[in-house]
Amino acid sequence: MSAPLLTSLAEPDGDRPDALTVAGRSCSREALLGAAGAVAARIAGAPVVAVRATPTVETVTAVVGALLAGVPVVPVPPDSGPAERDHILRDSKAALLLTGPQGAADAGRHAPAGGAGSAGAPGPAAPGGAGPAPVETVPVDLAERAAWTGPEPDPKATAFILYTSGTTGAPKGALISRRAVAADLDALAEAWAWTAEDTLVHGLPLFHVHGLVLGVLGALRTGSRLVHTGRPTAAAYAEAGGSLYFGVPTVWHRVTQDPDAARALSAARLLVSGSAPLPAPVFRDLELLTGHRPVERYGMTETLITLSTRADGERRPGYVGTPLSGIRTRVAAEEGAEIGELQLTGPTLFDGYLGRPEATTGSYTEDGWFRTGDIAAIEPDGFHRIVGRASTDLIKSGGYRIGAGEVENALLDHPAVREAAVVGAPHEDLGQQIVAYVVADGVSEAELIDFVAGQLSVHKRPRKVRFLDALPRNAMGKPQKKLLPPA
Ligand code: MLC
Ligand code: AMP
Repeated sequence: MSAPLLTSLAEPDGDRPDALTVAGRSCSREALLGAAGAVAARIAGAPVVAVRATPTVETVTAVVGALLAGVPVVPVPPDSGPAERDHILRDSKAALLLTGPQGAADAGRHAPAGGAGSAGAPGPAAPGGAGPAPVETVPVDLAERAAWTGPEPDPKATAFILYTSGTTGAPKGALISRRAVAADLDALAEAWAWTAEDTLVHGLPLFHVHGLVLGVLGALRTGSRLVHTGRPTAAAYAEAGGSLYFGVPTVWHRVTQDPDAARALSAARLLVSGSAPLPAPVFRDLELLTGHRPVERYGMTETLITLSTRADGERRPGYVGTPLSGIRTRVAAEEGAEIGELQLTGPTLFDGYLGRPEATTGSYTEDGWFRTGDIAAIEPDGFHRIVGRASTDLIKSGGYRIGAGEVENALLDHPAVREAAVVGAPHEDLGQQIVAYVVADGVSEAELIDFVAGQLSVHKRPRKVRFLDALPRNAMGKPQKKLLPPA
């Protein structure tokens, strides 16, 4: 039989009552395992299950239950609007949606007709794929208990289908296997000396690699206590009293803006930053205020975390360290150049995009290396530096990856918008902020921001909208984003 993915749940006896805390509610590993066993019993045999990924104990229970039963999990951002949510549910073919305690009300802002809150027949599918996706809502009840006795699923099986943005079109579902998750968490535990003695603290969303795979499964695999703060605020991080902290650079920037909170982190063992470049001034201010030089690590949904500085090694501002155990890297630089596309191989890579063989093939070189789309340099001592992205149409805002094309399409769905071009403009706190340039009549900036926030997820909304008479275009009629006026 294969080894369990969630090692610390295999023998949860004698566990502390606050092994897991999410947004102020705690439970022991034993309670988590019992409630997750009940979820597993309810969904066993399903081809895939969606989880409305609120920052709650229920979400953790739902994910653990699905992993016990070997059912692939599709996390759905809890604030996603109908366009994004229906795409994720339809594309993944998820017929079940696990939700938190509020049942129907918790099924989302746009509960599907006929399906929400009921254990009955799924709602009718609208013709042509339009309208709400048919899905049966299954509430997670923490009071339920069942001992799950099924075998450990095949390590090659899919653990997660994580929806992630490309430069154009709707997000694609990246297939992440159980063995990729295990390999990544073990490599990170080694690099960061992460053990059951740690208390991990973070408040990141539970629908991406950072918050969910590292931030929840990492704790359940290493056996460390987990305190999820609900939201990643400086005050909540300071109060949590952890040894190991995760944050995106925006979170660390906000910590440095709250010196008292920052000083409270001095007692920690390791502060880890990732998901976007950590600005050198934030690195410096963190060191001044906390005494810690943060560990920086680099990753992607498709590859999980692949590069990091180490608990026992040098931490250099602007550098993401060396490859984790099992990962090989190379930079595909033009003759004579030092920078080029970062390419990777290793056991943490995904198994392709669901239902998109061409996109999967296109993400690999002919000799089988994954093309990250990030531009990097490797120093003679092996330290990696991420210089930027090959495409300006992938935006990183607050650590979220957002495709310009997806936001443009959402804007074009507004009846008043005739043309739209979306860019990521440099921003001190968010890294980049989304700026939309539109040609439109009779609509305000606030209306368009709310429209995108309502159709997609709130974090995909433009922070600014500029109205133009026409988009700059080349002779072929293609919009020229480089010629747009400054934000
Ligand atoms: C504002 N809000 C609106 C709104 N304007 N709601 C609806 N419509 C509008 N027009 C409300 C929201 O409801 C929400 O309320 C609040 O504003 C959110 O504010 P925000 O300004 O959007 O959030 P912000 O403070 O900018 O968020 C910063 C952040 C967030 C750091 C907390 O960006 C974040 O959580 N980032 C983490 C991203 C991440 O985990 N990436 C990892 C990807 S994996 P309320 O009440 O809810 O607050 C990866 C791999 C790797 O990259 O390497 O790790
Ligand atoms: P996502 O798919 O949301 O996981 O985003 C992956 C992208 O985040 C990568 O391709 C990088 O562009 C960026 N990224 C992640 N970690 C870092 C980091 N430490 N430094 C710079 N960019 C990063």
